[in-house]
Amino acid sequence: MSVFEDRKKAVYKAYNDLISKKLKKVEPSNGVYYRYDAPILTEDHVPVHWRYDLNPKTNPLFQERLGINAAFNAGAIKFKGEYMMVVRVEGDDRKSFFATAKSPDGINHWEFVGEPLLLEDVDSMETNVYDMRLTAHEDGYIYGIFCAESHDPDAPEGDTSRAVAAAGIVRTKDMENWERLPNLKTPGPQQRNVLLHPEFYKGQYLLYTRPQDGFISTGSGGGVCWGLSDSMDNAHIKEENLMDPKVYHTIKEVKNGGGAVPIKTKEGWLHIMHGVRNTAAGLRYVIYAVLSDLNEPGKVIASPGGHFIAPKGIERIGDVSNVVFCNGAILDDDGRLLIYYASSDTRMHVAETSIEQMLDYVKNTPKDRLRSRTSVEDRISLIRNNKEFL
Ligand code: BGC
Ligand code: BMA
Repeated sequence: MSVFEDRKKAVYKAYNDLISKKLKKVEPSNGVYYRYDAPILTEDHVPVHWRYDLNPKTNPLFQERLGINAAFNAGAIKFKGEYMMVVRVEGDDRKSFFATAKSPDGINHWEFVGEPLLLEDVDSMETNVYDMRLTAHEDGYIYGIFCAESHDPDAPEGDTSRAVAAAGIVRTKDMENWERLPNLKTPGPQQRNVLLHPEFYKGQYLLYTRPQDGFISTGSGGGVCWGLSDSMDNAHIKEENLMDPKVYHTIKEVKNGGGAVPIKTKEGWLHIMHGVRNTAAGLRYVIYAVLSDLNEPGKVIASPGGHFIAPKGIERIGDVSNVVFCNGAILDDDGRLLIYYASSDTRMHVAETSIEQMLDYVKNTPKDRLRSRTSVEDRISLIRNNKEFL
């Protein structure tokens, strides 16, 4: 056999072995959610024909022509009974794009389908797109809101890094054909981590925003906000209201942002967000949860202290280490909740839980009372109350 045939066979075998692998739940967990023993999606899940030229004449050595660096930060949705993610795929050239993947059960056998999304070119300066949140809105469309990034036109000459971030919007009815709408306008000069609430609020579209002064710094932005827009065809938020502030010496000291689209429960809207703090080793991203009022989704009613998911083991290591990031979750009819999260800007994982477990968690985990001393008081009261059960 030729080099081409040998390599092609080996590459396809590795791919097929990977996507047919069944993952195992890691027991006993903390009772709040279960991890699985391996990532659900990686750069190696990207189909061979998206990376290799399969023509023996033009690729006799069967080399990868367009490599993939990572597959992470996916939006998620259950559509017509199918589990789907719109994944942030990043080529070796550092450009991110979106591609749809499906799984029969939400955990195993994730496979990319169709072709990567070719978004309508609304702005020739737009350089990178990433982190799509998918909302099945009660208006009948599925919206995808993502970050659209460009080199800052006002950057001083020679500054090849300064960037500006805006919220791009697409919508679809079939998860195949996407229509691009104008970017969101907000009072905050830059936006990342914008997502659309699934229901109308006072007859308007409700969006969660995260105003920021600069590309990285949120500065006076304050934290996660919400605002209203009359339409999505020309989405324009005139006022951003602070919903969940960043706070000194917490898991969201430097910044925070929305994550998965809020999930409706009997007791309120469940929000899975991310919090960021700075360290000598760079930013550390963790995932946290809050519950907001059923009738006033912008009003937080339960706020468990600390992180909900933090990077663990191999999750700590990747292109941007010490990061877990969630921008998608799927709720099944039976209350099973799948929280999709990426680790270290490299690969996708799933945390499996349920609405029952999450409500217990958000309501019964003590709040962060912001001082070591108050944390010790909470722990001592747990220990002392436990004495009679030891
Ligand atoms: C990266 C994002 C990151 C952002 C802020 C962008 O260029 O693509 O992953 O969140 O910078 O660091
Ligand atoms: C950003 C996010 C993510 C990323 C994270 C860590 O601010 O929007 O794209 O996972 O930083 O690099």
